[in-house]
Parts: sequence; structure tokens; C-alpha cells
Amino acid sequence: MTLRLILGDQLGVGISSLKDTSKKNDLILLCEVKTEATYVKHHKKKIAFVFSSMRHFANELRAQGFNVRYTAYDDPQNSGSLLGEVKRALAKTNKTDVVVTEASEYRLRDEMSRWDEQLAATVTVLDDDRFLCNHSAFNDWAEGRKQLRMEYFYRDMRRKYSVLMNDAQPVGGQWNFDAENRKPPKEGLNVPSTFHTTPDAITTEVMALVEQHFPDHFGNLLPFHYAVTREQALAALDSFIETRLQTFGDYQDAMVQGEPWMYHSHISLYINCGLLDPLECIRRAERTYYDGDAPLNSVEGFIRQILGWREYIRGIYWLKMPEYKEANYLNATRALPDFYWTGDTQMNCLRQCVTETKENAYAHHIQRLMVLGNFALIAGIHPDEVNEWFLLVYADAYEWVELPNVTGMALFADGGVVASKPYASSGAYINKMSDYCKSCHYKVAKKNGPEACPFNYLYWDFVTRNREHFAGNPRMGLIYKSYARMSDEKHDAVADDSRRFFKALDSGQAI
Ligand code: FAD
Ligand code: DLZ
Ligand code: SF4
Repeated sequence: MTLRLILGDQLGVGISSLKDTSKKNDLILLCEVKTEATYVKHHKKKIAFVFSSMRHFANELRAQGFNVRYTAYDDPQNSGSLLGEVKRALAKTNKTDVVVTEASEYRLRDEMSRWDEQLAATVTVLDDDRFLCNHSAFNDWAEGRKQLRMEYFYRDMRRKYSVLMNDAQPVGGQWNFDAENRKPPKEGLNVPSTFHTTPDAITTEVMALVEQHFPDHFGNLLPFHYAVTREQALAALDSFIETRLQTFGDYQDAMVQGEPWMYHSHISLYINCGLLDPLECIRRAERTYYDGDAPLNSVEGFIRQILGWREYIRGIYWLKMPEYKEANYLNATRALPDFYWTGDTQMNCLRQCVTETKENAYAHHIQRLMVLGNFALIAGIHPDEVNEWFLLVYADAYEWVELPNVTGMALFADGGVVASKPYASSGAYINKMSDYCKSCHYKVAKKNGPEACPFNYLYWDFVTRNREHFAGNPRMGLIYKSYARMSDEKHDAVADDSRRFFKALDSGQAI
């Protein structure tokens, strides 16, 4: 006699809310609702991906003999909210209790904690056991530590799940092969194509619905080639393991003009919505190493992202919310420049990353961190504006994973919980790790003046502007020493160029 609500990022038959389901008596509810589709103006492709995956999942459950009630977005009776849809479903049936796996975002979990009072039913919220480190295990790990560094968390997770371990020792004698994973791109890389599906009738119908109901949302709907079923998501994982994993490590940080996918896996959207299970991705990569089909630097690097970073980020989110959302350690106040929406800037790196984000609802980690995030950091853009942008533009974005990556890793707005120093850099880093600078209006080799790469002087302006925050940081000591060695003329040039740049930026001039 149970109503089992499945959210749009809980699309796996192993989800805790489906355990012990009675196919005869229970009703499973999925609903496309305005509140979830518009709490930020999600990228059109993200909405199409979520709705199509929800519809396919509902059909899969029906095919397995479950009773499913599905509310389509354009159903005239659709109340527009999850609570409204649960109420409608209860009113139509004789169900007396509601079971749901805890929402991944604070906003919704908080709302659900009041559902008991608002519904004529008992509401049971279950743990989300798709994650490999539950709330209490993360809190225990964090307890009493001065610094919550991912590396130590990751080592514990390797031991706990016995991943790439020789008894108590890491395979290969090292925990981390990052030093091997920073190769700049070389000429003539033959990057394999990312996984493609052709939209079926369900996806085609959903795309028409998205065009009709969300015309002013960011992003291109076409081309749409993402997986929308578990079977397709498994094929996407296969394709990564077979064609990209070997090279993943070497070029993990590299960026190439016209190559948005590089050697990354492009599976975050599938793991985050439940089509893939994180542990199966980890085990699959580990097996590939033991079979001799991929090198350790690639396999360890990939596993660290999922077993380490992904779980750590989720742990930080729940440990620090709700205060974390308000964090603005560097007191950044600037509005988000318009080119984050249009790509209309002469800074080629930013133009490329925004344009690819608009087209694919995807950018890889270094594009997010060292181009889009780095600019927002050194230009002092308000964390709320940056967070909203990152939350809506990517198909893999949910607040639990987006917020610590943006506020913590990219913006240092949490004062150093996630990062031990700010990920700020001049144009030299982007030039080393990409070929973007070759086709840029600005000159990366020039440090000052109207032709100079803006990252070059904005970086030093950021360093001076935030001296009180970073001067005591041991990892920033050399930077401040370099700054002190610069001439007064150089200091003045940095200040003048930055003033000129910000004046143009803030008044909406083309830059
Ligand atoms: P790969 O490079 O192939 O990595 C494999 C997997 O590891 C990913 O699929 C993902 O599940 C996991 N992973 C890697 N890095 C991280 C990380 N830092 N945090 C959590 N998981 C990680 N990831 C999201 O899933 N959603 C977001 O909204 C998101 N926002 C980000 C914002 C910023 C500013 C930054 C710097 C990073 C963000 N990330 C986010 C993390 C990371 O960039 C993406 O997970 C990754 O780019 C997804 O592409 P991929 O599947 O090809 O990843
Ligand atoms: C992302 C998303 C979108 C666009 N739409 C829906 C929806 O209509 N119904 C739904 O159940 N889930 C949707 N989602 C995913 C939710 O936003 C996600 O489950 C919550 O943010 C988790 O807290
Ligand atoms: Fe970006 Fe500067 Fe390189 Fe242009 S020169 S692509 S702005 S880093």
C-alpha cells in the first residue's frame, strides 16, 4: 500500500526507495514538474535529457511488471510541484504511506522534511545508498581534522573498497599518478568521437516539449546524442573504456580548440541521474588495468575522480550546508559578464568554452576550472552568480556536486575548505595546456597594455587585491615574493590595465 516517489536523478532499479516493492500493491510515481524544471533555468539539453531518461525509466519499470504513474509536463492536470503530484496520486489511490530516497539537494530534502505534516500519509525518507560514503561515515572522517584534504579521504576509500590495492599497499607503489597526467596537447591528436545515440520517438517528443515550454532557456537542443536508457549509458561507458581510457591520464588537463570531449568519459550526467552506478564504473576501469588494457596512470586517475573527488565533494556539501551556499570569503561582488551566456568575447579560451557549453551542456574539468572558473575568480564575480550559471548550464549539474566545485574549488569562496590555495592562473597556464592562445585576439606573451592577455594582469591584480587573505598562506609565499620583486612601474601597469579592463567589462563593452 505504498506510493514510491522516484526523482529525476534516481533512475536506477537499485534505488533504495524501490527495495521490497510489491508489484501488486505499490504504485511508483515519477513526475515532470515546473518547480524542478525551473528552479534555475536549466540548459534545454539538460531538461530534454532528464525528461527523456525519466520516461524511458518509467517504461522499463512497467516492462518489469511494476505499477507506474507518470505525470508528463504538459498534462493539463499537472499541479507543477512534486508535493502537488504526490497529493494528487494519494487522492486517486488508497495509498497510506509514501516512500522516497532522500533528495540529493538540500533545497528539496529540506522541503520534504515537512511533507509529513502536509500530507495525509506517513512519509519515509530513505538513505541514498548509491553513494559510497554515507553521511555519518564522512562526518566521522571529517571529525577533528584541521584540514579536509581530498587526498587522505581518497586513500581511506581505496582501502575501504579495496580498489587498486595489494593488501595494504596501493598498486604501483603510489597512491597518485597526477604528475604523469599533465601532458600538454600535442599536434595531430586523433581524439575518438564521443558516444552517440539517435533520438527515438520519446526523445523527439520531449525535445518538441522543451522547445515549446522552455524557449528562453540557455543552450542548443540539437544535436542531441546523449544516452537516455541504462542500456545506452552502459554502451557509453564501454565506449569510454575501449576508446579513451588508455589516454585519459596523459591528456586529463589538456584543452584543444574544436575538441570538447578530449579523452574524458562524459559519464557524469549518467552517474548523477542514476543510469550508471559509480562502483560499477570504478570496477570496470580497475578490471581494464588488471587485464592489461589500460595503463595505471589513466586508470588510477579516472578512479580517483569517482571514488575520491565525487564522494568527497558530496561529503563536503552535506557537512557544510546550508551555510556553504552563502560563502563569499573573498567578498566578490562583480556581476557575471554577458559573454558567459553569449560567448561573445575576444578572449578565445572563454569563447571556446562557453560556445561548447552552449552546444553540449558539457565542458571538461579543466575548461570548467582553469578557464571559466579561473576568470570568475580573478575577476571577482559574486559566487551566487557563478553558482547559478554552473548549476544551469551543465547536464550533470545538481547542487550537491556543483556548489562545492564552484564555491570551494573554483572560487575559493569557502576560505580553503576544499582547496589549499586558489586555482588562479595567468594566461601562461592556459597557453601551456591548450592551443587556444594561437587563435586569440590577445597576445599571451604580452603582460601589459591593450593587446596583452587579460588573464596576465588580472591574475596579479587578484593577488594584490586579496593580499590580506593569502599573504599568510604557505602555498602562496613564492607568489607574494615574486610580486614584491616587481618594479613599481609594473605594479602600476597591472593596476591601470585591470582598471581599464573592468571599466570596459562592467559597462558591457566588447572585450
Ligand atoms: P571525467 O573527467 O571523465 O571524470 C570521471 C568522473 O569523475 C566524472 O564523470 C565524475 O563523475 C567524476 N568527477 C570528476 N571530477 C569530479 C569533481 N571535481 N567532482 C565530482 N565528481 C567528479 N561535476 C558534476 O558532476 N556536476 C557538476 O555540476 C560539476 N560542476 C563543476 C564545476 C566546476 C567549476 C568544476 C571545476 C568542476 C565541476 N564538476 C562537476 C566536476 C567535473 O568537472 C565533472 O564531473 C566532469 O567534468 C564531468 O565530465 P566527465 O564525465 O567527462 O568526467
Ligand atoms: C533536473 C530535473 C529536472 C529538470 N526536472 C525534474 C522533474 O521534472 N522531476 C523530477 O523528479 N526531477 C527533475 N529533475 C531532477 C531534480 O531536480 C533532482 O531530483 C533534485 O534536484 C534532487 O534534489
Ligand atoms: Fe585566453 Fe589569454 Fe590565451 Fe587569449 S591569450 S586564449 S585570453 S589565455
